Amino acid sequence: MDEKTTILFVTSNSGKLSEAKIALNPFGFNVQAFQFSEENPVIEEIQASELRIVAADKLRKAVSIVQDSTKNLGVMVEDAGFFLDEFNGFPGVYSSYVHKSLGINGVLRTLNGIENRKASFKCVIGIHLDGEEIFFEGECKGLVSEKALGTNGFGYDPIFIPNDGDGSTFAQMTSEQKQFFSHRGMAMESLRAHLEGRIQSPTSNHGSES
Ligand code: ITT
Repeated sequence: MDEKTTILFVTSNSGKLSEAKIALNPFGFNVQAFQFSEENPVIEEIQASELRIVAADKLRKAVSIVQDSTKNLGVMVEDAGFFLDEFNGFPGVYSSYVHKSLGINGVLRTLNGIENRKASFKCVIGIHLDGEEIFFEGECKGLVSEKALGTNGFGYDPIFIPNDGDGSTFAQMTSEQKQFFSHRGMAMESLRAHLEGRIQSPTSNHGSES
């Protein structure tokens, strides 16, 4: 690699940022936080039926704010959601609103007496690099715990038990353990493979991954 590829992560969520750093920085990439300012305080999310549509819109807005996506500087966004099987995926794209309004204990209450506790996290990463937009998806299936457990992570982590783990919630795991199972870990892994492929064959055509 000539120069380290810097990835400017445009997110208001410090948990996402630290997970992205854990996923990419050890492999020679340099994930940095985009500094929001008075001029650019937040990126307003559109309400849409799919994470991918929300991520694509966020990416377009992020690129217009950063105005500097070159060969060695990628602009990255991510949209994630928590999907409850019993409610046909709800809250899904409304996860942020539900988390702010009901909180995780409110979500637990909605499942009181309901047998089906299946849930999943999904995320879509969008990156704009060297004039190209590419998207990567990740999904992690699991169950909603009976009560909130653990203090690590963020958002819905205390109430989500991934199927492939040892029965711990994401919030009972270290960030590295969470990444091993998580939607974000999966999407970051695809992004990392893509970036490494680009470095090895810089002139080949890299199309959308998802
Ligand atoms: P952005 O600025 O990147 O949009 P955000 O926190 O608004 O940050 P999302 O809209 O993608 O991010 O997230 C929707 C909700 O899902 C929000 O309440 C998050 O806290 C939660 N969430 C996302 N990823 C999560 C994860 O890995 N573990 C637990 N909760 C998560």
